[in-house]
Amino acid sequence: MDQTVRILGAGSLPNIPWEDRPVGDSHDAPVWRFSRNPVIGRNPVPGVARVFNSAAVPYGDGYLAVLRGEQVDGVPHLYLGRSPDGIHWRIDPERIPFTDGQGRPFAPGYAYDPRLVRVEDTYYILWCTDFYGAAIGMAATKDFQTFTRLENPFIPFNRNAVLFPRRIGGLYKLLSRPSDSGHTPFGDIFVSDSPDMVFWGRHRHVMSRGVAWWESVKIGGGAAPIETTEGWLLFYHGVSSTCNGFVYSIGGALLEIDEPSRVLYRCRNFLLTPEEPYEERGFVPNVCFPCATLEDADTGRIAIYYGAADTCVALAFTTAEQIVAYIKAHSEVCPSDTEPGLR
Ligand code: BMA
Repeated sequence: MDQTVRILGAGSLPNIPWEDRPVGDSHDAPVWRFSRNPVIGRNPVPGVARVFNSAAVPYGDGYLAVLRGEQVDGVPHLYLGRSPDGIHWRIDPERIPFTDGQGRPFAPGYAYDPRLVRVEDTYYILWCTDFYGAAIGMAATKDFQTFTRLENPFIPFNRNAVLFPRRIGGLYKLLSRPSDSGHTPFGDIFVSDSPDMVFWGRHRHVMSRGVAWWESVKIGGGAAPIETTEGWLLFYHGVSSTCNGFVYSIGGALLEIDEPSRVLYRCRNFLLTPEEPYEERGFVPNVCFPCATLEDADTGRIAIYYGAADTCVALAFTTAEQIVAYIKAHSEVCPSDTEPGLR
């Protein structure tokens, strides 16, 4: 099939988890769920009650994941998952053994909503950590044997950070959402630069919470942005408030390649919203929370990993061609999303 939208940066991934869109699918947006969801269910290993909001990458012939494991004492920590196909996962029973810069063991007080992003020859793990309140934690690994903790990029409070998969203009770029320490009732996405993954600055606003009701409370980066010929494709989460609490849906936007603080297109519609039993029912009902994608540059296929109802991990699919067309056709960028420079 001819692709007018091409995925850049990512290589071939012929064994990407995949199913075609079901015939007769009546959803507005071209994102469809894996028919065998969820891919990680409850109590996957002793001591872990639920795994959700987790991130996977291709590694060797298969896949590795950094998983949010809610332990049986209710505290979240990070676990490593291994899979031959991105669908069936084996989870290490011990938490990821981080060390500090001196090689001494380091254990975060808690760790949740991990992202796992490869930049050059290093895999970076980002999560929400305890730093006198909720803040972003970071670690790096090259071999998934040694995991070295890095400096926390920001002061508290911030609970959601997503790294770009390559440097732009020689600088690392990190999306984040400054917040309060609890279940933040506000939040916009910002981007910050670093020459060295230690010092972060030149902060820029990217997107405000939306005009559309499904994302009117707060938004936060989801998967690492995917470089395409049409801009950085960002899957993010948007939150609405109802009489029964928050609802988390998945949205999409395209950011300018060389200056990703500029939003080119932003879809006014959600791409995926809770509707399956595993999304509507669980520890926290009505949550679809994207944390990673896999993509195959040859076919344009994209697999999205998302946490469902703070209880399990699920997969959904789209293609670069279809999702970019949908985002563009339904774009409604807020004026503050395109403002260049500092305020
Ligand atoms: C957010 C985070 C996520 C969680 C979501 C919905 O604030 O805690 O981990 O999925 O709430 O409960």
